[in-house]
Amino acid sequence: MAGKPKLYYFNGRGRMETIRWLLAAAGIEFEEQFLETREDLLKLQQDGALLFQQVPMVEIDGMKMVQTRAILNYISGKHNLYGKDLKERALIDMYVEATMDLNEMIMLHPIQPSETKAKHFATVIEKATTRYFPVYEKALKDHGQDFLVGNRFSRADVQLLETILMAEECKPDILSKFPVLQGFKAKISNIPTIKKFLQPGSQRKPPLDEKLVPKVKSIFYT
Ligand code: GSH
Repeated sequence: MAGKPKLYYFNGRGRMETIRWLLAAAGIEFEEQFLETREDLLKLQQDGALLFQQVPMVEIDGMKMVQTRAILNYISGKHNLYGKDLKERALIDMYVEATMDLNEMIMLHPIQPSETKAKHFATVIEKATTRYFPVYEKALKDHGQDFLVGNRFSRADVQLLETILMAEECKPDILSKFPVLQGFKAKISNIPTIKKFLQPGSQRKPPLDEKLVPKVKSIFYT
């Protein structure tokens, strides 16, 4: 039997967090090797472990996988979180790409320059509530099912929940005008693997503390 996947990244959310979410949702245990310094990154690069000299990198099934989306696609396909056919997969892809767009905007907030930070924050809230959340609210309302695509649990549900929780960290009442999403959040949060991941002590990471920003920059930017 293959060993546990091993994740190489810094000890924070960044691009790795959605990978952690998907593995956890699929009920897969994983190990983590945290990069603490730039030397840790250089060592992986010198060892030839990083195809494009970048992390996230995940050792899984005998591969050293890089590129966040490739890793997410692999885990989703392997664990039946990617729809039953190409059309469901296309819909899932559209939904998750949009969650990733919003997710990235939120993730980049702590590193915005102070002059543009407030404007950036307002844009995040505006895009979440006028561009993204209305689409998921309507989809769930129209088909009346518990899950976004194909009436079964998929990565779209996992990634939407992750993004909803991130948006709520920015603005706790952000779902106030989205009753169907409130119900969706409650149901998906209650799936046993996800419930476990949401409990304290799991491998879920907290939001990036601004005090950690210089450390992250020192690892990735010369
Ligand atoms: N498209 C890549 C992905 O999605 O995995 C981008 C990866 C990326 O930008 N990784 C950053 C990195 O390794 C850390 S979050 N930077 C070091 C470098 O580019 O040399």
